[in-house]
Amino acid sequence: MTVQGKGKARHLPGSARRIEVLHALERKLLWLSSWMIHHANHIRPNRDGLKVGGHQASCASCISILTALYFDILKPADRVAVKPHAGPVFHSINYLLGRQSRDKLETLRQFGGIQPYPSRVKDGAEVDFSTGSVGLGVALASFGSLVQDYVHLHRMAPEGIPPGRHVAVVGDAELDEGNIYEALLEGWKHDIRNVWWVVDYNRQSLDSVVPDRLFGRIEGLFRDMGWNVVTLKYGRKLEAAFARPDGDQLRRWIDDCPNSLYAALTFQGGAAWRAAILADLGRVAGIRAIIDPLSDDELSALMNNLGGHDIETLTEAFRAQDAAGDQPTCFIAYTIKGMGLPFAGHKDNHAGLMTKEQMEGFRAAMKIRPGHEWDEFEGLDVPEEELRDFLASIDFAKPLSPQGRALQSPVIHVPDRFATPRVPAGRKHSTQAAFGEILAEIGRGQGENAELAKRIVTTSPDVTVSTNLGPWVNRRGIFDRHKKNDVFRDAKLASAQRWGMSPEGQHVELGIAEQNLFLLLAGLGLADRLYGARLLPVGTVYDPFVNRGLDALIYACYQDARFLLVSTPSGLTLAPEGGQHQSVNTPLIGMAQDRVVAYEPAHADELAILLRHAFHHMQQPDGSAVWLRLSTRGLEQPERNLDPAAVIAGAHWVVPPVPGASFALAYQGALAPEALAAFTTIREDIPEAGLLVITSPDKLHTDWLAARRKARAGFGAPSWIETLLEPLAPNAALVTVLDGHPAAHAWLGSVRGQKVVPLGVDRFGQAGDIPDLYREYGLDEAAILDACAQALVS
Ligand SMILES: Cc1ncc(C[n+]2csc(CCOP(=O)(O)OP(=O)(O)O)c2C)c(N)n1
Ligand SMILES: [Mg+2]
Repeated sequence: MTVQGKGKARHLPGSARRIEVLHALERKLLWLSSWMIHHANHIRPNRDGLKVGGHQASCASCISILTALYFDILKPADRVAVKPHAGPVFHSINYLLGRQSRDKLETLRQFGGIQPYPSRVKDGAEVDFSTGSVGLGVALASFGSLVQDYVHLHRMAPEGIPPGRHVAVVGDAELDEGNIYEALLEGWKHDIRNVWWVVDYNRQSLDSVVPDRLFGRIEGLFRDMGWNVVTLKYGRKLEAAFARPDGDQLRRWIDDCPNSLYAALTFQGGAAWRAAILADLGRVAGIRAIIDPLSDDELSALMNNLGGHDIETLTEAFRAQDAAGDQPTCFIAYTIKGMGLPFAGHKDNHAGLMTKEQMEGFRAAMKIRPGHEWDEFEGLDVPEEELRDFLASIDFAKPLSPQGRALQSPVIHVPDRFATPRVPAGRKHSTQAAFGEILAEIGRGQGENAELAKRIVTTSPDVTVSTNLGPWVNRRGIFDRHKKNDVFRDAKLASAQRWGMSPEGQHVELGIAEQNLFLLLAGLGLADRLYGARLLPVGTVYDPFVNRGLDALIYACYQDARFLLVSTPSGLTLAPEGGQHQSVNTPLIGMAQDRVVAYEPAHADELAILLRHAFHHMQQPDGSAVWLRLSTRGLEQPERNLDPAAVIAGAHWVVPPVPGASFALAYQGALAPEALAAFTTIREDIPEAGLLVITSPDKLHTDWLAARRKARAGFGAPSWIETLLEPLAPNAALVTVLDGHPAAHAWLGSVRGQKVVPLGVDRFGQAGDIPDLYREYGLDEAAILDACAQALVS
């Protein structure tokens, strides 16, 4: 290969020149990421005096890893979770690839600009997985691979989109997060393939240096889970030094060097390294022969030549693994936090920023002229044209699809209505049972349900049967990459569950760890955009244990994943199960959580409307995930014709108030019988009173806030709750009741300035039966009547 370099023609073998080009790109990424952060902190005007922040040291730590991956290894269909604090490096890579604009680079951490940590929703389609809450992006890379397998095994992938590898670039402190190990276990059960976790092993977290012995343990854990572990400890230069006479002593010395001392020496530089090494090995002739000829800077460069900074070591290891097959692999790449920057190795460098003076020194070293800070190829020894040609030639530069990395998948037809399950006269029915029946009916895949049935994927963390998914699973089977028979069935042992597993199955059975449920829902709920195949995911979990997976639920919503969460049973109403199983705060979570709309139907007809709405809503561009909070309490089912729009809008009158009425009672969910009984009594005294059923305080509240905002701006119609309450007298009193925290309804008084007595649960529950519990927690008919008296009298 003949190339132009440093102004003169040079003759290098192709691979050697490739390494030189990669070195140039590394250098550019180090500059650009440092400069982006510096610019945000020191160049851009600062109006409030707050530190803008950024993580120059975290970026520097993984420059070579990301260079090797993006510019040498990755293919367009690969999907990557980049560790949160390397966001600026990621955006710089896209800038060099022409997928990010210079203007945008100038907006890091600015309103409307690039987010500190890569964000799918806010930063755009180049981000495969959002990161920020450490540990979650790493795990999602694994679940994403499972979802991709699902899509391909069900032959739903669009033509021309091959399966890709899922790669997570991981900060070493992320491995302290428990969800990582939950994901490892679950991944092992599902035999996930084609996943790489590349650990940026700088042995530093935010506050401290990571203990030395920890990683020996962690490595073992990966191997136990069927992962391959590739440790990249030393780079080429150090390996060459170790190969010299007595070099093994230098290796042993470094191996034995505690992480904290290694970090401190790195920060101090060549003279300190020399003093420390010679203090222990100064009498060893071979060591002197290695060390003595080197200047302090050269010695420092040698001692910093760890595997994670050596592009040749990295690319070779990745390529070797690529060729070796699809076994999940953890690369432990030794690095130095802040490598190449003045605070390299210093334990306080996590949020440290280069000073203006340091930045000037760095600029000079990088050969960047003032005014050319953002130029893609400024200061590099490789000619611009060659760099451009190189960048255009790499695998990752090829577009994944004509639309780029954000794929699309058509909307799946949802029938106009789902029939409400029939209950024999005099029998009671619960929303949970109705949910199971409607889903099982869809699972027959007949008529209008045919396509819908194919696209639904269910999943549950070990509560499949107890959340009534059993009949659906019997129809659609359990997903597994390998066909496995149902042993009980083969042995003709009676069981209501037929659990054969196969690649065609449509239920993903998970272990109990709830974070995994939400991470899988995140992956399934992004399948249209990541893998070009729309899935309609349904996850079931006991309502109280939504809290156990909450961080991952928030994470899924943050990425705009679209799914249906069915949490059941809920509240005190699952009575004998006791306080740890009785959810109190979940209605408030539903209200406060963005990009999921939370409903709690009381009766099966409402459930049928909302379930149908969920499959529709989750597919709309301006839709969201949907959450249904259900119950196992059997209720008598009313014969009526509901207006679906009202149920979806969050509330409807069961008994409309007479205009000017002074009182209304509102209930939500499984307390319908108590509310109805109390209402019958109240009506004897106040015949004009109204009875309202609330199906979603979340929806009512969101729309009310939006209408208020519009009203302040001078336009807009009243919200649904304003319209509903409009017939009541301005000073009418409201009593509200739900099996959850009463704050979910307390705000209703603000809608029209009316008095509200909100009933609900604001203390831990306990075991009991429904009469005892409703009495103790003030939810029974007598308590509702007391509240009504209070509302009307005071
Ligand atoms: C769940 C969560 N807890 C805490 C933080 C705050 N935090 C940000 S970075 C960090 C340590 C990161 O260390 P590491 O993963 O090793 O990253 P690196 O050294 O590469 O910067 C912590 C605790 C966070 N982002 N997410
Ligand atoms: Mg670290």
